[in-house]
Amino acid sequence: MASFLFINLPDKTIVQYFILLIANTIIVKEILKMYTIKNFKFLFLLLIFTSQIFSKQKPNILFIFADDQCYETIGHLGITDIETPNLDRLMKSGTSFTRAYNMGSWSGAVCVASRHMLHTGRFLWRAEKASKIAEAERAEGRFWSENMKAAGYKTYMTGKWHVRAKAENCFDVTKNIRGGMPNQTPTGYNRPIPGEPDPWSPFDPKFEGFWKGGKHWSEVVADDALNFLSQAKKHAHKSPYFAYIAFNAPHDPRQAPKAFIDKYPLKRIKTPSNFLPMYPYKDKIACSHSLRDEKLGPMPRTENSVKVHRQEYYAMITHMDEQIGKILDGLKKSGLEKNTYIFFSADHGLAVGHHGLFGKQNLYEHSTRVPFILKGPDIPKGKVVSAPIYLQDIMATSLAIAEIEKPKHVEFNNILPLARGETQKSPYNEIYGAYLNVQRSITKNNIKLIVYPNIPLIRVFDISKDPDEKIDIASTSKGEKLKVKLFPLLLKLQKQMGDQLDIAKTFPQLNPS
Ligand SMILES: [Ca+2]
Repeated sequence: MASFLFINLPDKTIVQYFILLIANTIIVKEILKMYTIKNFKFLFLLLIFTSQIFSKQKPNILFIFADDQCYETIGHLGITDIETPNLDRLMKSGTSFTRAYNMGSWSGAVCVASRHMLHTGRFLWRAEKASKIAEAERAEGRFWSENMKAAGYKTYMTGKWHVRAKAENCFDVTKNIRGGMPNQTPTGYNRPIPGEPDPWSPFDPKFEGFWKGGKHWSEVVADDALNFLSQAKKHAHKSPYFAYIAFNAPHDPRQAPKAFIDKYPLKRIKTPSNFLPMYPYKDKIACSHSLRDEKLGPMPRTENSVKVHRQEYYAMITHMDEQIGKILDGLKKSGLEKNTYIFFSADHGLAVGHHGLFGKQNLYEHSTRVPFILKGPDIPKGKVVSAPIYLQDIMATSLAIAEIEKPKHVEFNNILPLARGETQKSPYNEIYGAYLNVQRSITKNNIKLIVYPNIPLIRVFDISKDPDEKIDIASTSKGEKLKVKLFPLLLKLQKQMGDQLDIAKTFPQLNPS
């Protein structure tokens, strides 16, 4: 009878099996002494209870998601003068990926594209198709949360959603589901104008936005997350948890309590080294001043306006970081930390003054690259991985952690072997980028080609020597060779991605066929 207990225990070592066998044999023997065969029902229930105690619970997954956070805004990386003590400690206690990318977007709402890739597991253009039938995809189980539910997880969600399936259907428990962004006011755009008083304030509740409802939305997310953790603890004997904790921060309106703004006096803020008053190709690449994100600041850009927006951006990130600290502390107190994998990332980056741009509708590193931290029981501490990945690999990786065989439709990859050091090779030979039908990019090793078919123009950057992408080497002899080498690879990538844009006809001199 004792052998019955081991049916669901595939992950034990032989020694563990042996110890359990002895323990269970003793239990059975003692119980049989106390009870006759008439008490069989009681004995049966006790054995099930015992087997649950001994069985190995699948690991929990806590996913913390920021909105519009550029890769450079983690203090510990030393790229930007910003305070993120809690993300720093997460980084030190886990493995970080310094080159995690979003592929781009089929619309100005880059958040929507990024999040549909994440939840459907599909690459950009196939995620666009899936987004149009998102609720049906979910109902048929082809959604991240549905995969987790099917693997026995209790699922929780709070905060920003921006996905076309209903969040209430996707997760067992939801709270404070938010849309793409809090309300922005007309006063929040086209500011500050040089020589004029700034009409908007990040800490005045009258502008609503993150202040709507009385408590800053980032603080609401932290409260909900802590509440979920206490529920998950009560439920822990039954099932592991998957918590999807999505901040609307640091998306605009960039609001934070005054104390956080005060941490960043303008003299502390550096203008990005690739600052431009105006991006010369903005109109041909669909980043003109009329684009919602671009019109947050005045045109032409001034160093002061960029500094003011960066002040508010950094303050909001530091405030979000404080909330993340509360969640990490709550996880520790819950006792669930030992068996929890934590992922932290953002849906894409943001320009906030880089290259004369304010939004994320471009394929520069500041707008496609995000922070990416993974912490877990077997994940090395303080390790930094530079192999390029996509942020949506979080989905495929969490499925691997949950022991789910990768579904056929999931195109992203499990990056646990990279995190654990079992390999140094990225699952991707090249990183692909696309925005509408006006921008394409390919990054191989440290070389990036940015293609603007509407101009037409190809830019070439060496992001190891020139991380801020200031020196376009396209017209140098090295650049010409790189175009000849990488353009055909971009055509191949487009084909793999189901990308319908014909750039070969625009650049016939680089077309190999
Ligand atoms: Ca976003």
